[in-house]
Amino acid sequence: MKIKTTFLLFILPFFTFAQGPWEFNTAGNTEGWIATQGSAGASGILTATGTFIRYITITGTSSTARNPTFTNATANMDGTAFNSIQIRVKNGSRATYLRVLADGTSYYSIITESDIDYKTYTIVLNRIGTIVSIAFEFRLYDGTTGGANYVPQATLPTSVGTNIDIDYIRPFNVVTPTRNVFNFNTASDVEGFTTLTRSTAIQAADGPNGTLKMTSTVVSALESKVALNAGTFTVDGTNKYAHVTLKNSSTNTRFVLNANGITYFPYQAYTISDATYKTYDFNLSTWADGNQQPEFGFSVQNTWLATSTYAVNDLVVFQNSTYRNTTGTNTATTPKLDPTNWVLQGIEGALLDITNSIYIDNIVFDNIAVVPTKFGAIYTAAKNKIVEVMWSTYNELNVKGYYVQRSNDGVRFSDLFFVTAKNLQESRYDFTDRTISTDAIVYYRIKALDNDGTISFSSVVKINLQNTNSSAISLVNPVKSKTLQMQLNGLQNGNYQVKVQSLEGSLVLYKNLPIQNTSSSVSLSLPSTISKGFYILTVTGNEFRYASKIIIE
Ligand SMILES: [Ca+2]
Ligand SMILES: [Ca+2]
Repeated sequence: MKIKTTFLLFILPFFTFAQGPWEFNTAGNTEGWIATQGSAGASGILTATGTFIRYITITGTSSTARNPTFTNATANMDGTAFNSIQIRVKNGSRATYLRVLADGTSYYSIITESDIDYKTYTIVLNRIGTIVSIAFEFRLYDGTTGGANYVPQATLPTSVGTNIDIDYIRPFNVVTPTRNVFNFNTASDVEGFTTLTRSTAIQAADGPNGTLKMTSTVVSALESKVALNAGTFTVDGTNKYAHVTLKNSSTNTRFVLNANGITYFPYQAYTISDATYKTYDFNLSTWADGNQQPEFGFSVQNTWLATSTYAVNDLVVFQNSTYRNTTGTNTATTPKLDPTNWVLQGIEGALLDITNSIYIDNIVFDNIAVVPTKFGAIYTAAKNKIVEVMWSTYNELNVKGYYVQRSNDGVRFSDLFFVTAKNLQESRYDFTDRTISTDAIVYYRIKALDNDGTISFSSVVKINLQNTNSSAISLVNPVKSKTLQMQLNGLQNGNYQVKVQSLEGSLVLYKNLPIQNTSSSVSLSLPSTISKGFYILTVTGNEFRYASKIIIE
């Protein structure tokens, strides 16, 4: 009996030392972890707040104080039961690469620098037996496997005195096979989409579709996010794509996919207040192979442009907020950081829709490039009952051609003209309609016909020929010296909006134009960086609409 008691006391320390997860939820207890910075072991101060541990970077030198490192020399993690280690960290430092040393063997993950949110990184170790010592070393990603030394410097951009906060470190088991398809069809199953920022995501039914119902919850200058738990998704190979089918019933106008510090935009224009579902395709071919941590971000698209000129009282959208210009000046800093010229209207972030939801029906990661022809912008310009219809397309593949269609009611369209497709990556077309006899409201759209008979349509544009007084606006065209000069005659007093867009639809100039005189000369500076070529100018307001193709020389 006495011998057995001695034996139990002897083996007890082994169980005590088999550790993890490390949650850091006790103030003053770093749970065996220490922080150092540098190959010379410059000691750092590690604080346990009661929910996380914090290290504040110190000034480095290339030979000694570099690479902030968190070490647990007696981690004793069970590498057989857990094939991975997971760390939830808010990396406020400028380090971009995380090296994990498991008993001296290196593993890596790219991380987000200067992060304002926590992110969970899962590093697959695939070791057998006890891993005695574990260290996390913050380095720089340089395209090599090992990364480069990260040396916090006091010089700009400053990186000294930034925080690295760790919420937890957990032994983790990556479940195989990995999942690439998410349907959200089973009640209460969010299929791993549990890491959320400024939003909720619950499984919900929407009509016949099981969905991931995502709702922004906080009025904020930052986007709201849903992230897929690490380790449940992987796609390898040369071509990597994501296809997300969703219905955006909110008024949030921006939908992106973030991963590895890169922001991806869908091929398709993101629509708001949708009544039906729509599939958005992302090309993720620049991702590394292996496990990824895709994160969907929802917000309101900025309308502020650093290169645009603005007048007093012009309103812009920046970071889900409305700013008003107070001086007629626009510096290259953001409206938020430029209180001399811009003032916040209302509450910061108030434009983020926290009432209406985004319903994600399914998400598929695969190697299948979906490149149906995508319509870019479609424009019309009219003068004296002659209408010019212009459109651009992307990813033309096996397209036979396009029908220009016209309608008097916006519902029933008939074919006007057929043009053969160029089948290029990017194409532009135009057609001039000289067959209109009355000053009526007319509608146009483009019908694309594929070689296999598939038909798709562009959006519909409406033009009121009564409001296209050809003498209302005269232009200096081509535009010289990057200055747009217009003479306006006979327009009703009021506010008008001037837009210059590329043929691909990107906005290069947006300006409010208050008109108080029946005859006005307007001179607008275009961004100095604007490329030469064709653009579309539109002037709208007071039921008036004018559009013209312009050449910038
Ligand atoms: Ca914690
Ligand atoms: Ca579904």
